[in-house]
Amino acid sequence: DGDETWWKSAVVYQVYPRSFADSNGDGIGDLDGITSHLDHLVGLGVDVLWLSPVYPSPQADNGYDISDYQDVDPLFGDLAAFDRLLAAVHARGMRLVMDLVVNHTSDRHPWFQESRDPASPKRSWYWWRPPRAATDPGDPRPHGTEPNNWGSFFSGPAWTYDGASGEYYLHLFAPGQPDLNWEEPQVRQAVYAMMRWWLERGVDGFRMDVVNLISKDPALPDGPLRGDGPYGDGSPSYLCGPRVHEYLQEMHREVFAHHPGRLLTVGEMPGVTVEQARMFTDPARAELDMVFQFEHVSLDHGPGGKFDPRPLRLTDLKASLARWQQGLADTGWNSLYWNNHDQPRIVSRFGDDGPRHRARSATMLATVLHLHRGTPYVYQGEELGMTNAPFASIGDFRDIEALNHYAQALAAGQDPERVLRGLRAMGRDNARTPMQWDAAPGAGFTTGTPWIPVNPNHTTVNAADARRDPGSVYHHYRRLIALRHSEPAVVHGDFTPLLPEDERVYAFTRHHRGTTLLVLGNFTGEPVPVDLPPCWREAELVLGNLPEPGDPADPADLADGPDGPDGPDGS
Ligand code: ISL
Ligand code: CA
Repeated sequence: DGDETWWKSAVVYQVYPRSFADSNGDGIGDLDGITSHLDHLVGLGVDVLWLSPVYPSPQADNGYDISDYQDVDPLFGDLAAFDRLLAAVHARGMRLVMDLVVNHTSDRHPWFQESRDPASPKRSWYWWRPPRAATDPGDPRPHGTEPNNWGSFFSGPAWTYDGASGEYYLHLFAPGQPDLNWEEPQVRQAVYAMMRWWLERGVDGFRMDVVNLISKDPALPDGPLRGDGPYGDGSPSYLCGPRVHEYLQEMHREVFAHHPGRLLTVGEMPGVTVEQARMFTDPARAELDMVFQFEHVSLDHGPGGKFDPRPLRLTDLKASLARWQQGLADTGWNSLYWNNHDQPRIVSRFGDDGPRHRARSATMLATVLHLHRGTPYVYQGEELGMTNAPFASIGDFRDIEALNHYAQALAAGQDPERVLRGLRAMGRDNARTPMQWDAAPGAGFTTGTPWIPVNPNHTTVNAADARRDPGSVYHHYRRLIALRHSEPAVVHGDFTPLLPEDERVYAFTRHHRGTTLLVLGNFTGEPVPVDLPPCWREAELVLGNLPEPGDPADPADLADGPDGPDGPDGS
């Protein structure tokens, strides 16, 4: 294949700075905290650190609302602390990828503040529209004069009225996150200049927030009504909108092309299809290296959306990921993830986080994911098998999405306990409880009061214990990452799904040159017999998550744990 693109054999580790490590006891993680824990990443063997936003921000959405693209929020440190982190990452042979949030800015960004004046040259940098005449007295929206009927991702309308302007502005997310108007060439040039500035500072690429939403149909037409709510679905007008490929090709020419072979670029793309993803990641089109798709993390959403979850059907998961594997087999490249700062913890979601099965369930899930074809992403704490948090009441949640959803659902007459159940299962705060470094009261995350409580299970689920235990989730992740670095079939092998109708076992092979890897993951709590072709009986076990014969293991474990995946080599 001769494809030496470095990020195909890389593993990325995502740090959510607010929740990773607090160096000064104010309860909020910071850059110096990350710098002092880099050896954890080295121990795991990861290649890239993706840093969630650390820019100055009012923190309406934990930094995904940026008020200055070329500085660091004092919460997290300063540019000198950033440079120290970057140098320390590079000194360890790793690379650093920044989060790039350019679908929207904060409403505190000077660009937006200027644009509030209708006479300002920056007026066209955002989506300002006059009120629409309230012709329909039956219009269920709060004012009925919003320029269109779109709802926002965080409940409520996608428009906020600005008295100073006499007009509304568009925000697909919170009112504090006004959408930039990418139709305006000056917006695009300002973004590219800022990106070049970070690359010249030494960063190695970008994870691009909701970058498939940057192109909107300028007519901003009403969308079809969604569910029984008052809002329309605007996504036909902005999801992979009319000029998105043109913009990304321009960005590639203006920014990425100046650093050939050096960068990793990944676009976060809610709602992206396989066909679109092929275009975004086709090297011949010169857009992005890979995208984050959302299909596999939407399979357990119920009719009422993400906060109305339903059980996952394993056959749906296998069918979905297989379609992505096949769709990007010859053109483009997959990213592989279970977790990030927006998703509940995978061992609680698709696995079993009870004390008996947690570690084997987490290692099984890791194995299945990492041995697909694509670049794996590990979200902080996933490598410890961290679980969802026991949120007791709405007061335990911090996330704007959760708080808005709760208020809106109660106003619509829903049962509070039912709404809380949805938030506990799917809320983003599950991913945002502090990293569990040790068993101390602050979990080794802080000596102060953490901004969100530590999960009480940090007394048993923590990095210090995991490093000492060769059978831990952490060491399994380490072995998986090492396998990717040593076995070309993990990186380059083709993908063949097996047992597509089986609701209990995840199975596939990867074939490359003379090597075939078989991957088996048992998604149940009991042993499951699997009928294998005879050729596999002599195969070598490359990596398992069950105690091996000869291990000083409790024999009872062998009888009742979920079978781990076996990875025989050769056929
Ligand atoms: O978790 C979600 C809400 O249900 C997703 O729709 C999420 O908002 C979407 O994946 C976009 O996420 C990104 O942009 C958001 C930010 O809140 C997320 O943290 C970020 O990952 C707005 O910037
Ligand atoms: Ca701090």
